[in-house]
Amino acid sequence: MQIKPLIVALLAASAQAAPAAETAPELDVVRVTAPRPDTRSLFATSIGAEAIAPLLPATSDTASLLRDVPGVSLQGAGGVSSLPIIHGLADDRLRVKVDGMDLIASCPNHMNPALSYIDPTQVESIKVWAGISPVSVGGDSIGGSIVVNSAAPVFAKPGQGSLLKGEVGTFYRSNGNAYGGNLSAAYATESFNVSYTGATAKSDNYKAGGNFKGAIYNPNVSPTATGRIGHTLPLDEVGSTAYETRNHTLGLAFKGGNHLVEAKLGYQDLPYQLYPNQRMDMLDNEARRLNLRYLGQFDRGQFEARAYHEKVDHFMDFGADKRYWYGMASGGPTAPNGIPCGQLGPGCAAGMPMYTDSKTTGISARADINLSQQDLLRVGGEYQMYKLDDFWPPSGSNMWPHTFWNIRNGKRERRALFGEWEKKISLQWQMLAGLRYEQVNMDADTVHGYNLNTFPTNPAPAGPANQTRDAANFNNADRSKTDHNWDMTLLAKYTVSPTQDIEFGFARKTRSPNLHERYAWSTWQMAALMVNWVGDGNGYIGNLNLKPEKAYTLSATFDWHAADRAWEFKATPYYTHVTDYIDAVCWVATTNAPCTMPVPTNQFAILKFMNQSARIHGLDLSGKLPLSNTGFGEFGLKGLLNYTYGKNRDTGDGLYNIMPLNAKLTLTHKLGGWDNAVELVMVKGKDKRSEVRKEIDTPGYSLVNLRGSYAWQRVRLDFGIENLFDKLYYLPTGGAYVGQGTTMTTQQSPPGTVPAWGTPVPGPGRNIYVGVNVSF
Ligand SMILES: [Cu+2]
Repeated sequence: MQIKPLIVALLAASAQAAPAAETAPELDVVRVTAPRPDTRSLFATSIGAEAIAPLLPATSDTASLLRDVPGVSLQGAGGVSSLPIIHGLADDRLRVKVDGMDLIASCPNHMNPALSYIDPTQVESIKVWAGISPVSVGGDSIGGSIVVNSAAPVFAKPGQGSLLKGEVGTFYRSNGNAYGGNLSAAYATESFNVSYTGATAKSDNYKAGGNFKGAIYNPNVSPTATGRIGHTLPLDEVGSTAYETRNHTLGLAFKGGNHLVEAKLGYQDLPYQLYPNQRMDMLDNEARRLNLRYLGQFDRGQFEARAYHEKVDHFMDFGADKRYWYGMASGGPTAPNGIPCGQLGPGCAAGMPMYTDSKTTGISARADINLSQQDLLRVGGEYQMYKLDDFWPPSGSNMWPHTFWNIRNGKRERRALFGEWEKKISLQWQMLAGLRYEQVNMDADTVHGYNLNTFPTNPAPAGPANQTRDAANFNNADRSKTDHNWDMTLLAKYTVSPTQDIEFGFARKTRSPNLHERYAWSTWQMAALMVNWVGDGNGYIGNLNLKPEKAYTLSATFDWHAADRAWEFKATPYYTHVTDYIDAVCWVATTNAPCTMPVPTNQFAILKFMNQSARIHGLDLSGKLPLSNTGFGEFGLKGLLNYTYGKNRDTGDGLYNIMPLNAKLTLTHKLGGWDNAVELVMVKGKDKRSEVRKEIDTPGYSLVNLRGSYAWQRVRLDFGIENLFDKLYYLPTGGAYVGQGTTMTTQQSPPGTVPAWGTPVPGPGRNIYVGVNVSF
């Protein structure tokens, strides 16, 4: 589903909570746990299998499993591709690791982010460092870290022979008529394990809680139009929110003594994922992945080495709800729905095919060495080579006659070394100090637009809107870049008393620009509109002169709790100063310079990435409280509140996609196999916004969700109603609605544009869901 700020019972465990792999020992299997040092890390929130299970029937979007983590919000994207935001920093600004791999969203809309490659049902544990993360789990990021792991391999106990275990599940969601299933099976001996996990999910467009497509500029166009003859969408249907996804993993593992060798083959075959806040839709994504791991336990600690390779073939064009034919014969005011031209050529464009091919190869090694009972040293090195081709074959009209190379032979190479020391100084004091150096090398080859003659050696007449000039500028420039990035983290924890802890820390973190931020070269409106991973509907132009972002963060957590944590209350204030923050400025294609005239406020903009200075501060509050424990069961209250404020210090403008003040109150109930919850989600209206990005205000709202579950020995049933009162609300970080109609324009009012500028993407209306899971 689209992001749903609708919440399930509490996920947030305490900073010291062990992952589920350790809290749920199984009698008949020997489990090789995740790397042990993580369990000792400070400042992290763990989400184990127990907390994930009730969420599974309600979502197919793995990022949404983070929705109850203090400080986390979600940037709306496709139904299975939301982008996590931690303390106002999103997407590439966070380090997201899936089974130890640094996967990269390769398409210019970041439609295939790391978390979209693992189905929620395949997730065993999640660890989130919101804010300050140790350098051992950071790197090339300025915000927090999210570490997602699938199930660790299990082995038979000595003398047990072999074992066979697995799980099968299915779900249905009423809004969008979504359904899917998951299957996992593992066969293991004492030293060998072979496993398969697979999951599939399919959804139609979801419906909002009411009609949201308001008046539009052109009275000739119905707000139900899609630009496709015979295809209309009701006023409450959120266009381009449908998806179908399939993820498979085949695992092999060998264990001998204290040594584990693992191989995982991953395959994703995603036929379509449509985007309500992008002008294009994902119409195919195929990813193949090999992940090899060695883990050895030694007297003095452990050693882990990993090698991985991923190949992505990604295809975009206009999905079912977006106009397909463009050009003279199809765009006139009297033919708003588009008359098929019937032939390809200069006068008429058949869609806009876009291909992204990427290859990621990584190796990493780390050692966790117990220097003494009190001292743990982590040292490691990482290498990653990422290669990208981003090209758009000709389709007619202005997109003709050659292939437009958005990024050709792009390379981004990272080499990193880190060292980290964790020490128990006394019963009261623990500290962690880490230093990380990372070198990022980037390059890209010469390009040309749809008109071929753009190389400097062969000057040609200007093609559509400055393609020739822009390509020549790009090809003549020095495109090879090397960044030397230093990160540092200092964390300390002070135990004041058995009921009070204080954690505090300081970090300096660095992120180099991504390939599109540096190398997307065209100022042409249509090309720029294709480069956008924030969902605001604007067009973006890369900047060869970008420097890496440097963030300086101060944060503390005050943690009051019962000695047994029956109740707890946590407060985390934070402050981040980012120099060379990559924001955007208004840009004029004709002069290739910043805007000098005021630009219309009621249409989308063309922006160029620019280093500026930013500041973010905020506060997370979370807590839980037992209420009563009678014959009617155990009642409790859980609460969460997030506040973030972001500002561009150069312009005084707000930062984009900052979640407004929001809170969540959950009444929980447990009795026997029952585990139930009533959630109240409250979000304040959004009025602090990024003016340069024409960010849209969203009104405040509150939602009620009901969740229930019953667990037997091997069967689990989950059900619930989200948005109980079918309220119409808009997602504050869901971006601008461009989910239907003529999506390739910045204007408010060309013929056929549906809907008008200024419509945020609404959240889902009432949704009834049910899911069942059987383990064997
Ligand atoms: Cu894409």
